[in-house]
Amino acid sequence: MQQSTTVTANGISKNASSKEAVTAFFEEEDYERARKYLTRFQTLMTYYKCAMYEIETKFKVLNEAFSPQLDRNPISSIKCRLKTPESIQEKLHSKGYHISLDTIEEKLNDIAGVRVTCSFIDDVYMLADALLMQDDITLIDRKDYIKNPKPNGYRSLHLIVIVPIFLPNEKQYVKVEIQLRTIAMDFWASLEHQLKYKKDVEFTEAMAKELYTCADISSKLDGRMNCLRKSVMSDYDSSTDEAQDDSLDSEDLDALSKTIERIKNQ
Ligand code: 0O2
Repeated sequence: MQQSTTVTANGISKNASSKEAVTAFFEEEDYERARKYLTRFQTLMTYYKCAMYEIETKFKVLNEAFSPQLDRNPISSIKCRLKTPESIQEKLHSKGYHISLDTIEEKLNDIAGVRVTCSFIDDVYMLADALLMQDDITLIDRKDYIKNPKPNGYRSLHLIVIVPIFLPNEKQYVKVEIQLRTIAMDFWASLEHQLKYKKDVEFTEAMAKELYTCADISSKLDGRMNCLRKSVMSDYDSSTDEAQDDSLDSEDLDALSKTIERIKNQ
């Protein structure tokens, strides 16, 4: 058991156990209840962590499995994150729910998050389809912000899935949020996130417009790279209109490089 430090004013010696230290201020019963609650919270977080690992492994396997056929790896990076207790509390508050283990499980879909970044848009859909075909995966929600970007320009494919995890004596079904996006989408979202959370600077309408323009440019860039990939793979006629529609002119490229410079300097 952990040793507590100094609570000598209440007659507890420097070497008192943490339990003794806490029960000097709280009833034994409250201490026991808090301890049990904490253990259940930690157990729940362990389930989410395991589910996150399951999904991560599934994508790693798909990345390898597609590699010989495509002659490249479709995944550029995979990032996993577990929501912090502070962030869980904030989200439940913002949605108007009280904090309990039940509301965490029922009302939040993104305690476990896996972000998969791909080189090309086609890879995003190919990987999503391949994952959803697996018979232990249940899709509970899908938001396609690539086909329907958010008003600020945010693009990504979001899936909420349930995956089983196998523990020593039990099987649990756990929700995981998956975000699939291209490198360009990830680049934009990371910078937008940084800028939005710069608390000392007012986020003006002009800045929002500029970000939207960047999102538009990055979307065109994705379109062109996808076309280029298809023509390299010789399954696409580069004279078709897709390349024309998504073309970046010199003005776009100029605006993109200026914006990147400006963001870097902020
Ligand atoms: P964090 O720390 O990234 O996890 P819901 O989660 O379903 O209750 P919502 O808003 O309907 O709430 O979910 P949605 O739209 O699927 O978005 C959830 C996550 O997508 C966010 O998580 C972000 O990670 C990402 N996201 C959504 N919109 C934007 C955006 O405009 N810019 C950026 N950079 N990321 C976005 P959290 O909980 O906000 O935070």
